[in-house]
Amino acid sequence: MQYGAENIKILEGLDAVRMRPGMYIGTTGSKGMHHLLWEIVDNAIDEAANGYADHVWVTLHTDNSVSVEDNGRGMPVGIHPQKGISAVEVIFTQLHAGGKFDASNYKYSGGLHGVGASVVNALSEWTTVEVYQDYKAYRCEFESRYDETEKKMISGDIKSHLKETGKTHKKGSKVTFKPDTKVFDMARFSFDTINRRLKELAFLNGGLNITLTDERKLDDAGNVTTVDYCYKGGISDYVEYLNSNNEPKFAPPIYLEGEKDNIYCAVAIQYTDSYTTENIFSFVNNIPTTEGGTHETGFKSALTKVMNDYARKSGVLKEKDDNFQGEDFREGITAVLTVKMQNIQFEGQTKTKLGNVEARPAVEAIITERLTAYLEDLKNTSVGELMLEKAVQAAKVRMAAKKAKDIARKKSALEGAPLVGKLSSCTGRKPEENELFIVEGDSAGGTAKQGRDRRFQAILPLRGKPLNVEKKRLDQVIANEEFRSIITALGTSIDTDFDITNLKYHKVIILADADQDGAHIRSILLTFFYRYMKQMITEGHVFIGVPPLYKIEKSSTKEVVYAYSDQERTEACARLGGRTTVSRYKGLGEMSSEQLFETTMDPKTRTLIQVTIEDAVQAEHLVTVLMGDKADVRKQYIIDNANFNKVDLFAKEKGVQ
Ligand code: 0R9
Repeated sequence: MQYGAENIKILEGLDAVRMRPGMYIGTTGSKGMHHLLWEIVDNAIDEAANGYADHVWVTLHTDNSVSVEDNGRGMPVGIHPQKGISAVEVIFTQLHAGGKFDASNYKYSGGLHGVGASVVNALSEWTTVEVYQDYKAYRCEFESRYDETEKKMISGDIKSHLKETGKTHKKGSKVTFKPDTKVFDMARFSFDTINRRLKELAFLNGGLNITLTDERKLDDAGNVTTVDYCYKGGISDYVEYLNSNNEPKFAPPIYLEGEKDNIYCAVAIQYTDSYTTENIFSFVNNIPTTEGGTHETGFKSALTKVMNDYARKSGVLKEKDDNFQGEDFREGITAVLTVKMQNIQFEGQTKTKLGNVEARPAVEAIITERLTAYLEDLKNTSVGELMLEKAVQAAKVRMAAKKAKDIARKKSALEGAPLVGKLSSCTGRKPEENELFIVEGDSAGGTAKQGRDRRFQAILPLRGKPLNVEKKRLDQVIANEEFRSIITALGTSIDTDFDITNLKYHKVIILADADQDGAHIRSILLTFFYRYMKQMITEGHVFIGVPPLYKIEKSSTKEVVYAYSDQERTEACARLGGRTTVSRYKGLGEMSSEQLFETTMDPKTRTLIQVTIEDAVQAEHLVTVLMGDKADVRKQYIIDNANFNKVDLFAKEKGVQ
């Protein structure tokens, strides 16, 4: 379809956006600022998804402005019939202008809010738009400024109308904008966040080239940092990347796609020897659906149904046998599911769950048809057999685990009170207010027990290291005493039996030493929550406690300050002045109960880091790197990422060993 300037709907001005930025971009923090970038990137990706562009460039400049360029058709430069200005100007100055709200436009992406380029302009200090079309280059400029006569901000006003600026062989569009520091104070574009998302987008849009350049980051030779992504295999490449630290059972991944009732769906599937239930990463219109939703449900039921049919046909299930359960076909699975559809609706705690009811039957029908055809193809017989073997094993484990759970349940029923061993519970009976500290070691556990506010703080000391969950099967995890006491203390059960409504502590705080062992225990516990109680993380119940690294005492006045980093230590010494004594805490156990409470446990003074699954993909990757099959990869990761030298540096400065 030819998109003419007349298609553009004009609704309202940009000042409203500045008055209430949160309504349009969620927050005015770093996340909201990145949202502006995603809005423009989405427009470039749309052009690529429609088949007109194959390269998108993102460049971070030193003044915190950013450029996005594509090599598509170029935004329309024609004059808008009612407004008498160029279509580009309309897109950037009129709220809701553009095709996104028009169902006749076959557009899928459009970000979480789909607010459009005008919102980006409204919240930027300045914006420039360049268009390269028919061998001509065009440019127009916008700015936001304070108007002295009207005594108010004028947002995204035209500064220089669209005009031809020269000849070019380039094709496409380029948008550069600088988020206004009056809206987003202090926020800076994060290379890591942008890099991660662009890589994800490159996987989700197979064949698309994405180049990220950071002009703020120079290498040793003084060159700017540039990364390029292009995955010809799309989501199949994504699955292989996710499994790169585990041995896949077959390659390449199974790839299925189709379209039904205006819903497009594609999935790539591969299995590894891991015992974990499932790693299904789903997306709708390129947006991650961390909490799953109707598309995932459709996929899972198709997988279960087709595989059970296949098991009967091939004689693995006999007439008298019960069907396999869905989870049996998902043990060790890594899958990426992407769906494209219109009018998406999100639900769930973090609004990352697809709610559209029509997605389920469409996805189920597509996957049922395509997976059946895949398995009927004789060259895929060995893959089908591997999947069945895996399910047979998983079903055995499931039945063994059920037995173990039944025994545990009977045991606790017999003993009346649940088996919580070393737990020192709190007196308060309101789960919303209660906190459970999981503390490394009996001695620190004892200190925490003495220091706590027993009205709402419970302490569960962990003896030594709990076992490494990644390597263990569910029945072994349940059999482990350390995990059992956590599960019993929380009251939620785990895995498919997990029920968050029974949660007895709404804050679970992991308290471990700031050393290598502590880091290991933290990652084991996080892996445990991630694997078997994922909702605890997605709903924000899991925290890391941050104990101080140093105590600084001013010799003359005995004033005491705690420092949580080397920088804070230096600052504190400077602030106190005079002679100071700095002592380093090697572990939680070295603190008195009062000190531990004041620095680490008291809600008024402590620092907690909330554990989120901002990016489940990244978490999963970390978990497999740290806990997976390949010891050499794990070792390299620890060498690359850990900074255990800090403590030694301190020792060196002080001349001690
Ligand atoms: C720099 C990031 N890229 C963009 O923002 C971008 C928007 C855009 C575009 C068209 C082509 N390239 C683009 N890049 C376009 C779309 C259509 C017709 N001609 C050109 C169409 O959708 O039919 N546009 C996105 C919206 C619009 N153009 C407009 F038509 F609403 F103006």
